[in-house]
Amino acid sequence: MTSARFVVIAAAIAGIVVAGCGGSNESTRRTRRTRASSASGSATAEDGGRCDVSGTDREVSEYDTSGDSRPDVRRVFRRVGDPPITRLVLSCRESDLNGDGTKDVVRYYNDEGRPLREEADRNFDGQMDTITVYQDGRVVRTEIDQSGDGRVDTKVFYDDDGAAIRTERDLAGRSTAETWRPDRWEYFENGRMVRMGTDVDGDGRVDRWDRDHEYAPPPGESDSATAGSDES
Ligand SMILES: [Ca+2]
Ligand SMILES: [Ca+2]
Ligand SMILES: [Ca+2]
Repeated sequence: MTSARFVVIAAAIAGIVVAGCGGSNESTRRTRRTRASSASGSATAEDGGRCDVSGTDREVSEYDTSGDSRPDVRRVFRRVGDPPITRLVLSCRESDLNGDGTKDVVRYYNDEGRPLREEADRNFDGQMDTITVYQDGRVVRTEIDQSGDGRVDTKVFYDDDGAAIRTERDLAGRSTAETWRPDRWEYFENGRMVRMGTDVDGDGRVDRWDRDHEYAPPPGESDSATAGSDES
């Protein structure tokens, strides 16, 4: 996913949306143009939309990218600034990936139009299962419900280059909505898992380390520095 390009539109040309976001060919087939947000409240309820379309500072734009003349992408813009110099900034984008009429992915943006967070239903069972967290426009973490029980059980952490460096897993299912309680930590280098720590007795501390014996850790590195979670 590329980071979102800013969507900045002068008020004088409000209604003409110039955007480069999301990568799809959504500009090719348009069924509806920007319209007043007040008219779309019911539409979001019908299709499982999560973007907040309420408020007079919002403008909603919907597109059909699949060719069935039904819009499958919705973008919500927020008007910022003081008149006469105002602009529209993309604040939320959601789409129906499998064409069943229900939105499967929603992405939220900050006031600069940079992505903050994305929630996705990757297996189309009606339940969000993958959360992507952005910082300064780049992905720093994904949170995944792999078991499908509606709760996050796996977190993947990324470095500045977008490479996965660590996963945390809650294999025992002890986490709650408020408290993340992983019991397995996996560390990656150059795409390869180099060691794995497991908390066997559930006290939050690693009891067993398994490592890739062909991997030579840098001098001075010790297990104790990484046992436990630094992320809630
Ligand atoms: Ca869908
Ligand atoms: Ca799902
Ligand atoms: Ca332990």
